[in-house]
Amino acid sequence: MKSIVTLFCALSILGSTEAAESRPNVLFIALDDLNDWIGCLGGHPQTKTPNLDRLAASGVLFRNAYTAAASCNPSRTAIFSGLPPHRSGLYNNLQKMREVMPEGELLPRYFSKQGYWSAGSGKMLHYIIDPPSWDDYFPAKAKDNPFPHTFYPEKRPVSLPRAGDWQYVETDWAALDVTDEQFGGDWAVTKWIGEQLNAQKVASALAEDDGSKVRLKPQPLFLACGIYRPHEPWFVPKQYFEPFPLESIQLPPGYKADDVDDLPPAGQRLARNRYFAHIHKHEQWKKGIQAYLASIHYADAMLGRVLDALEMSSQRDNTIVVLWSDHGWHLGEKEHWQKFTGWRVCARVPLMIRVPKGAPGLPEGTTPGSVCDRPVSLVDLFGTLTDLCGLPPKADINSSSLAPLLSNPQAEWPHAALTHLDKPENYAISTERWRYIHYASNEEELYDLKTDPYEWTNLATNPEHANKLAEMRLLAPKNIAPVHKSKP
Ligand SMILES: [Ca+2]
Ligand SMILES: [Ca+2]
Repeated sequence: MKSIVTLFCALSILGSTEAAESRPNVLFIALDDLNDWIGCLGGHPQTKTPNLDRLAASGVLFRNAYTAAASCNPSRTAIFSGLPPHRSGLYNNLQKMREVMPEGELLPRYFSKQGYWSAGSGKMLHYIIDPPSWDDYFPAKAKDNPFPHTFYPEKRPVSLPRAGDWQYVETDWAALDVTDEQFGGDWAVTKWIGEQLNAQKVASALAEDDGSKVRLKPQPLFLACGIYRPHEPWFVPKQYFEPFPLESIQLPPGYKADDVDDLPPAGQRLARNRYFAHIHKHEQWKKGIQAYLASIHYADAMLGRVLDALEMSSQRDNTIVVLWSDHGWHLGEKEHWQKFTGWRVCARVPLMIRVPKGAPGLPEGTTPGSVCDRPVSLVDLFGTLTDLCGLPPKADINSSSLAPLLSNPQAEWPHAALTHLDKPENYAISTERWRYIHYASNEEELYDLKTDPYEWTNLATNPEHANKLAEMRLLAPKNIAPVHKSKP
């Protein structure tokens, strides 16, 4: 009897391994705090992002993609769990993901259970690796620190004086006299990712049987590359500052001096944070813009290393590539610096997806040069990837597959995109043309992107738009979870 059971198990493992072999790899690339200042989204006229632009041109560029939450931890947790904040109760950067969802099965582990080899490097979750979710990680997952060694100037701050405890210690910028390799950080992450794409997985698959599963043949990869820039501090090697001389720097196109005047009080409080006034006072606005452009240029070059490695590897034609940023970023728009807001500059994110021919969920693959303007959410990446790879959909998540839009970017799309701020009842809703912001105080804003792409004119109190306002209110999330409280 025992031998029959053993044989049956061996056959099922073989069966699932063979099915897995025909599945495409997933290269899952995150950039941190990158807004729409990339060439193909046109957010700033001076930005230099040839690699983001070439990736976008090779697949589908989503021009109305929104984050599920306007800061790192809830955004990334939503992506990796398929659960938006109003379902999970994780709304802010201070909450610990594993306290909120101790048993939650994240995207890489789900893929791993379906026969994939899940490996990652750099920042994917919020300053943790979460070792149980991965088969392999760089740096080594046991330490649960996703960052390789990165060069930092000895004396800090370099450019922006400290104003007080409220100021994030990393809000600072400088051109560093180091090479990419000496700088480390994302250079080391992208080097490791390139090596994984070229590794012969057959040998390691046989050698590294850890007893929990038998890896008999090459496995498809779920490979996650977390590029940390343009997250602060905006320190990058000086060569990336060179295309942006300070005297040439243009202010953000979305900045308007009296923009906050028509916001409700809750919006005004959120808009005018202390950073922008502090940066102004020290005449650092253009220097900050210069450093953000340089940090994006650097992140783009690191992306280029990964795309080149994929291009030269045997995996080139069998790999789905997904690139996203966890949320946008203000550089003075609405007198705000940083994130945590519902305006488009913060809620909208770069998202691009390329699917090769033969993917189970999209056999024809994506058409190079496609552009999609439907409002989509990053919380949909989980459902999209299981669908594209032919895996069973994960139960009990809120994640719609974007495959219909990858097949036809003009397809009907019944969904609006929801972006939470840092607590329940504070959220933004995005349709293709309209944006609605709701604060817990019941104050509201309404914008028409068709005539007002920078959201300069709040229409919520304009009687001419009362019907549209009522229509947008109907899209509000229902059964909103409270902030999950950790046990003392
Ligand atoms: Ca972030
Ligand atoms: Ca305004």
